[in-house]
Amino acid sequence: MAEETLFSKIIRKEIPADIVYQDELVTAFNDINPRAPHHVLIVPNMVIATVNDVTEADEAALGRMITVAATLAKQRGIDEDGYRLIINCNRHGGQEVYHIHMHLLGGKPLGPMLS
Ligand code: D5M
Repeated sequence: MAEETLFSKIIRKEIPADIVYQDELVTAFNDINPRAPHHVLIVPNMVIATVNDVTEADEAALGRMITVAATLAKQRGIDEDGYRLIINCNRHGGQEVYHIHMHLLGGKPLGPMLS
């Protein structure tokens, strides 16, 4: 069983966060340190530490993360101009919180991915 992070407490609403969507598989909340006008984190409700730990059993939640990202982008009117989805993995990927999460970034031109 992977260790819990503060994201589990956010999912259970034990600590405050700006939750914008929640269902039985995933939770989405605004990033505390936004890097774009829209910066949402979409996380599975169950702890998966990193992309390295993903198994077939997680596919429903991982697929839902993308569906929710697309729905949020459409609701916010950033779908046509576009946006970026990022999942960081481990140290070289820049992962800080070891509960897998997808960043949804948009609302301005984000520039080349590897700048
Ligand atoms: O991204 C981890 C992200 O998690 C980073 O963009 C800040 C965000 N963060 C950290 N604590 C909180 C709380 N409490 N609420 C909302 N967002 C938070 P990584 O991909 O691991 O570098």
